[in-house]
Amino acid sequence: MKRNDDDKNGNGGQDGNGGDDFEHGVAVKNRAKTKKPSMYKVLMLNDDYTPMEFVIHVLEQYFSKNHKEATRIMLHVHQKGVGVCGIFTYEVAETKVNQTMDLAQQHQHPLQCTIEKD
Ligand code: TYC
Repeated sequence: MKRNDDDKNGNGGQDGNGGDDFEHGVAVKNRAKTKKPSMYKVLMLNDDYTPMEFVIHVLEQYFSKNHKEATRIMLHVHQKGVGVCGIFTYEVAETKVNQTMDLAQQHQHPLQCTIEKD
């Protein structure tokens, strides 16, 4: 959000001090550091053997999709060969890929997913 550079406390002048905007306290530097983290796509790959219902279950369980959205993504992957499950920071993306691959392996399905920089 943009704000006036003179408003060093970032409160938009809404201090409720009567409107004089004279304040005592610690001077703070106007916004420094804080970089947005790089984001990563989790891609799901099609194969001929993993059951459609299993892929839908994974998308619901690990990618927080509702049933309709999970079905849409699964069908997209089934038809196009690859699709995006979601976009996350690296560690979150890695965790979701590991959860997906672990469950697939437990059920002996060849389902694959990968991480790609956004
Ligand atoms: N192609 C699979 C089938 O016909 C379904 C499937 C969809 C598999 C998406 C993997 O990522 C996938 N049973």
